[in-house]
Amino acid sequence: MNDVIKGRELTRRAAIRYGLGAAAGVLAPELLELGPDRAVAVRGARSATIRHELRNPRALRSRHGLLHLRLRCTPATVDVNAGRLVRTYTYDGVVPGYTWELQGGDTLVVDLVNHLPPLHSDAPMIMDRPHEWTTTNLHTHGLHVSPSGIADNIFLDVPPGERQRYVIPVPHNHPAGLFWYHPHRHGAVTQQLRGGMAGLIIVRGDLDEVPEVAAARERVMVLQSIELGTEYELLDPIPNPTRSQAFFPRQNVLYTINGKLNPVLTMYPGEVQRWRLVNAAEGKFMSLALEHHELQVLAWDGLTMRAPEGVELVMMSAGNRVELLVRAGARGRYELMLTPGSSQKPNIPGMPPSAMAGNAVPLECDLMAAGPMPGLADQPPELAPRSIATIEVRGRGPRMGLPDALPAWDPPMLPIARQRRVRYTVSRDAMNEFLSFGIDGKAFDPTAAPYQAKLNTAEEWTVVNDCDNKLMDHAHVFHIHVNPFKVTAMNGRRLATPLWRDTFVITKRSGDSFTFETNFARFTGKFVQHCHVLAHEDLGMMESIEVIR
Ligand SMILES: [Cu+2]
Repeated sequence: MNDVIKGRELTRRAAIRYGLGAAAGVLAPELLELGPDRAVAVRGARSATIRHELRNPRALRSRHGLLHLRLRCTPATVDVNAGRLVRTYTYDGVVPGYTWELQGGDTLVVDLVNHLPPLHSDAPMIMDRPHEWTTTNLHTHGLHVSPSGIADNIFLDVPPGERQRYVIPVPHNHPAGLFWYHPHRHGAVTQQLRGGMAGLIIVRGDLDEVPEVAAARERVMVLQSIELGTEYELLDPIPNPTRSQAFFPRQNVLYTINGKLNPVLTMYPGEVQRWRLVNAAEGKFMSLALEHHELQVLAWDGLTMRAPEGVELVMMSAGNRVELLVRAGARGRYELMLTPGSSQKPNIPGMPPSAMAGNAVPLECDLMAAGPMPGLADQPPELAPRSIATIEVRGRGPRMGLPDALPAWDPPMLPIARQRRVRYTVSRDAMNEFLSFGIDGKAFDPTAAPYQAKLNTAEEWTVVNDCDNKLMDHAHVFHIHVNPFKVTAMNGRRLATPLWRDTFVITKRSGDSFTFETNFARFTGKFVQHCHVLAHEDLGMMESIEVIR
């Protein structure tokens, strides 16, 4: 870990590069989780070994300042190149959903139609358990838009059989970059995301006009973890699981890119491509590495940096986006390696270190000394490192350039009006069994009084990973709607260069923290901040915020 700490500062470059080498050369067998007898199970399905060139999802583009589309939530059978078909929940029958392309000043109009099946259950609705998981709504993750009315309002409910029109005006000076949409109905988010309901939102603008960026072939890459049962079907959640059950049961996890397993990306030596990635998994961390190519980061979470930053790997928390320019190396075949991590198994390349050195235990936590920690057990197969795409470098063409400078998104901060310490908490009973997740000890209650902030002020928050007496490792992912934030410190150490994000990891140990500043700009109204490990969110780790005049 020493290479991560430079003096007393954790630099951004070091954090991204941390752990390099752990993933390199680990070639997981393709489709390990399939088993040999599954490849021919579906008549007419493709062989699992056939690989196809990666295709961008279909894009719907605004015209004359308007993008008006219908978004249909529906069960569907999809071909993810798994050797058999997958039965899951989708947008418009495809995984991922179509890409929406906008410009600053456009209005986005979405007619959401919910064709998911009604649930036939008399079970009471428990707010901090999976519930009504076929009721939906719409969130435009990262967009700086109104959270109120029929805009990006996650308090709306769209039950099965019903519809809702959303009208979302995008500000003229909205940052150009990569955003995404997904359902945000509390109690149903995990189920719909793990089924594949997500799509990209691209806002065009200044970054697209940088000559080296404009010249690069653009690939969007929606990274998903589709969670399925033995028959490759999406299983219902279990609101009250027994000790041997999970809230969100699954036997197969498929890591797809644009809805396909193991696609091929073709480049020629010296070609520069623009790869625009979103981690749209329900809750997985994703560490991605590609050897023998130049990787330069342009932006995180749709927020452009001052200059490209060379990296050897990127670690994306669930919800993060990253934009890369990739310059191909020499002719050959290369593997894009994914090392997945989870809240309880977050030790993957690129994960920033905990404040706790070694196995030191924070004093305020009474960790159980007896027996092995559940967090130290063997990795489950769904977290095994694997190749998720093959890069084929062949052909020839002119060697392409990389930019020196970028149109940075770095607005001035308003005066800090207030500081806040906010804890991501877990409640357990006297037997140390899980009760619920929460913020400052309270599970989400949509009727509770929201945390209030004043419009046109800034606040500085320190988000703390609160004690969990049962688990040694328990990382979370902070996300807040409407306004992005500027990370200024991790675990009490000031960063040499602050990081603009809308989604950020809370590292794994009790007492770990990060500090950010945020402007509550432009929009009043009620929205939320929550853990983007979405199972934690459905189980209570969310809080309402209201910006008032
Ligand atoms: Cu969490």
